[in-house]
Amino acid sequence: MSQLTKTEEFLSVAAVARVMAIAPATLRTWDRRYGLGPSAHQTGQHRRYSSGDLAKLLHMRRLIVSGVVPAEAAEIAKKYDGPLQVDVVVEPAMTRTEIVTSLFRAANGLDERFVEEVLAQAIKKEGVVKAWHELVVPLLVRIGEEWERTEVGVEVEHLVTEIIQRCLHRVELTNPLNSRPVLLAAVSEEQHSLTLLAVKAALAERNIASYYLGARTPNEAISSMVARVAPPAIFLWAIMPENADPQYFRNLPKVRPAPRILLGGPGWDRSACSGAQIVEDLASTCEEISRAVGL
Ligand code: B12
Repeated sequence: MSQLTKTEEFLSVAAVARVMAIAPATLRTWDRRYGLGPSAHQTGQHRRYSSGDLAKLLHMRRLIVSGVVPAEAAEIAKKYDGPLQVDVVVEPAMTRTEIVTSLFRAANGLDERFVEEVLAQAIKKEGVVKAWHELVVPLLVRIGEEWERTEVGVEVEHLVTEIIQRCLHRVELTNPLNSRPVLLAAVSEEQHSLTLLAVKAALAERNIASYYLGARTPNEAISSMVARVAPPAIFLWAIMPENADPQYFRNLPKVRPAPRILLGGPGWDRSACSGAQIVEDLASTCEEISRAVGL
């Protein structure tokens, strides 16, 4: 817990609430209802939380986001006397929906470590495609719906984006099979780039090399890359319809052999995109790219 230093060992309710990104009222409830309160006394002042108390509270919150009911979580947390950085707990019996709910709650509580560990473990154990479709997409959709409903929480969207990017960047390409990398870009003013990174990571798992140009790639940059590397496949992503101009792929320089052009994202008008292939999910995008690469 980087915010907590030795000199801040005894913390007020407000300070603990800030460190944990939860409401002071919740802390008071946990104290009153479950006996998980501050243990340290300072003469003439309010009671203060010690670092041991904070470790118990963090453990309590992790158990709750993992699906343990609060009363039970409190009983376990009260006995916790380990370090401040407690292990992330995902109960083996949890369904995917429950894990997504845990991730969503943890993200809203700014529990970066929980979200990152759960996603990193899922990518490592199950691979990018499964982790993306079963955990990342439902989490992003929920975050997007919450933002649309309340118009608050854009900080959560940014934080989760960074976490997902870190997890996907860690997937290494060890033994590339293609000499000409595939090209991946988000067109025009498109800021949504996570899907592209998912494609890059999923291709890396298959030992397929790609150039990831990221968000808001200008048309000239894509054209220039096509002329320079003659990629076997080009994947262009657009969520926002105003960014999905078919000129982006129609005016690309002609190279031999002709690249396979794939378009992904809800932005593309399916009826106006003849000459390119629309792809609807990560698994089929990887299949199409593998085929274009000749694997
Ligand atoms: C993260 C995020 C951001 C981040 C992006 C960070 C980054 N580097 O990517 C930031 C904060 C920058 C951002 C900004 C904005 N965002 Co935003 N954002 C999102 C969020 C939560 C996830 C985006 C994403 O990666 N989606 C990808 C997957 C998860 O979602 P999907 O496309 O719906 O998935 C479907 C298919 O595409 C397919 N699919 C899933 N995975 C894959 C993989 C491949 C390879 C393929 C081919 C298909 C596929 O299956 C899904 C089911 O059909 C979405 C919510 C959402 N539902 O998408 C909002 C969302 C896309 N954003 C939205 C908006 C409005 C904005 C802003 C305009 C907000 C603003 N006022 O500033 C800006 C600017 C956008 C711009 N100019 O490009 C709206 C778009 C509504 C619309 N269509 O008009 C959404 C839908 C939120 C909402 N519910 O209102 N955003």
